[in-house]
Order: sequence, then structure tokens, then C-alpha cells
Amino acid sequence: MAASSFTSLPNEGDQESQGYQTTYKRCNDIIPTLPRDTGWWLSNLCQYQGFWLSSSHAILGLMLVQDHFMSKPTDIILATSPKCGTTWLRALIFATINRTSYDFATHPLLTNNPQALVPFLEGHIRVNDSTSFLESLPSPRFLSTHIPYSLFPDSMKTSGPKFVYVCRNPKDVLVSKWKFAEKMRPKEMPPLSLQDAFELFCNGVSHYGPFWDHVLSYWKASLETPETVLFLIYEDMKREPLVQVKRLAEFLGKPFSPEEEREGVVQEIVRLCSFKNLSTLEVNKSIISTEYFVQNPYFFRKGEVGDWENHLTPEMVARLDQITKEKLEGILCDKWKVRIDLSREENDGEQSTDQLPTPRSE
Ligand code: PAP
Repeated sequence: MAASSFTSLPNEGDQESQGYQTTYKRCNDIIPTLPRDTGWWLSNLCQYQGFWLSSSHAILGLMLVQDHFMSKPTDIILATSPKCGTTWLRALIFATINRTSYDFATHPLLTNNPQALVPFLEGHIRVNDSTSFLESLPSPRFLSTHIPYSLFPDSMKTSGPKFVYVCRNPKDVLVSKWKFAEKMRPKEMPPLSLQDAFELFCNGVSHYGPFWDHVLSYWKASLETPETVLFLIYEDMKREPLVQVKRLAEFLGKPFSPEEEREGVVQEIVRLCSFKNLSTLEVNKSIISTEYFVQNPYFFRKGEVGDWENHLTPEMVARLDQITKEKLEGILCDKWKVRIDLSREENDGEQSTDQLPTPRSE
């Protein structure tokens, strides 16, 4: 995939466009000065404000968000490091907050990829050359982002949007990302070996990496302001989806009523958004790009906990675990470390999103 040009400026004239032009220009000036390293499917990544980003897309998007995005107290922002569960949480949050608007038999998630229903903040702010699209969205706006919490302006953190963050075992993230890169790499680039992907990942050189710093930025925020940042874990979501979706609904100020619980609404949402259901829908099997260069099927591979065991060597596992231990121990506590180590065993025989009991209808 060739990096598209970001040099075309928005129309001159109104004040907003001029503000955008200033940011575009600043971005153009800064990018040649940044440290560079190997890209996973673009030719390179640049390090900006401590994180590795694709120059033409992510850095410009980030700068536009930092300079121009006006958040609202009612906004809901799904934040993820890539491959940690963005697609799944987009679907779950969309289904949860809109549960009284749609019938499960004709639900928009049956005919739309979750990316199409939830705007990507730093993508839309860039593509539309104006905040007007984002401004026009009905309240509550539900957006997704890969921007680390520490890079959002303070004004945004205090203005009250609710952030939902989901993280995932870094060993599964690495494998998922490497498999994704296989599909995304243009034919003229040689394949990216797992060993090379592993080295890049360990060195923090992956989209919005270092992975561990991304996790830490939201972990700390969730401790400081738990009312505005909810920290979820992919492995917990797989192990006990009903519990986690109820937690999510409460955090978003839309708890399930006893009647909804009796009617099996939580089960319906979990079933609708399960990997098994979403990945087999025609829309998600079809080659349609909803998010720039990414085809719908690329967002669905296995959706499992512990696939790393099929790919990583014992040496790779030991090094990744060591980095995780150094970076996250005492902060994410032993709980998460243990969860990483035992993720596959813990998942065996537990309630799974794909094997839920049929909801009771009364
Ligand atoms: P993104 O950040 O690039 O949008 P994201 O959706 O976070 O990607 O991650 C894709 C991963 O989530 C894939 O994992 P895998 O490679 O290990 O299989 C994908 O299969 C998984 N995934 C997608 N939808 C679901 C779902 N409904 N439930 C569980 N996992 C899912």
C-alpha cells in the first residue's frame, strides 16, 4: 500500500480552513525531521511525541485532533492499540447504546461492518478536511481512536467524554498484527518475517507503539478518573462477555434494566457481536473497503485467546513476557501478568461468546 499524499490543503477562505492549513503545513515541516524506522506495510513509521505512527495518515490525523477537535461531554470514545479488539468493541458499544432503536432481526450490524457505523476520529478529521462531519453527528457521538491517552489535549480530558479502552495480551497482538501485515503488504514488498515483526514489536516500532506505553497511558487514566476511562481486557471479554457488557453499559450510563436482563437483551447483544456471527455475515466476507485501504474480511481472522502458542518460539515468548513484566508489573498488577500466562487455560471450558445459551423469551 503506497502512502497517499497528505500535502493537498483544504480550500482557502473561512477561518476553519485556514486553521487546518496551518496544521497541514506544520505537519509537512515536522515529518522530515522525525526519527524513522521500518514500516509493517508502509515503507516506514515515524516517531512523534513518543509513539510510532505512519507519517502521512496518523501524524496528520493526530495533529488535527490536537489542534481542532472539539469534544463534547456526551462523546463516547473507544480507544485501542491496533488489534486489541477495536472491531468487537465497536460492535458491542454500538449495539448497547442503540439497543432501543433497532430490532435484532434487522440490526444495522447485520448489513454493515462495524467500521462503517463508528467513525474513526483521526481518520475522519483528516479525510473530510473539516470538523463539520464530526460536528453533524447526533448526540451521543460514538467515535473510535488509536491515539494514546497522553497525547490528547488536557482540555479534552477535562471536558467529560467517556473513554472505553480495550487491551489484549501482547503476544496475541503481535501475531494478529503480523498476520494483518501479510494481507496489507503490497506485492512489490517482500513478506515480513515473524522474526522481523517480533523485533519491531519488541522495540516499540508498531503502529501507535510502543504497545506497553499505549496500555499504560489508559491504565493510569482509568485509575485517576475511573468515571471517564473504563479499562477492559480482551481476555476478560472472551471469558465472561455478559459480565463485561453489563459493566460497559453501566459505565456508559445505560445500565440494563432487570426487565432487559430477563428478556435476554444482554445475551442478544453478545451473540450479535460475537466473532462467529460477525465474521460469517455476507458484508464482512465481502471485499469492500470501509476504512481506507482495509478490506472488511481483514478485520476477522480467528478471534481467539492464545493463538500465539501456534506461532511464537519459546525465546520469543520469554522476551515478550520479560518486556511486559518490566513495563507493566506493579501497575497492571500480577492479575494481568497471570492472565497473560494462563490465558489459554483460563479460557478452556469457560463461557464463550460463540456458545451462549439461547436467550429466554418471556
Ligand atoms: P483494528 O485495531 O485494526 O481495527 P481489531 O479489530 O482491534 O483491529 O483487531 C482484529 C482482531 O480482533 C483479530 O484478531 P486475530 O487476528 O487474533 O484473529 C480479529 O479476529 C479479532 N476480532 C474481530 N472481531 C471480533 C469479535 N467479534 N470477537 C472477538 N475477536 C474479534
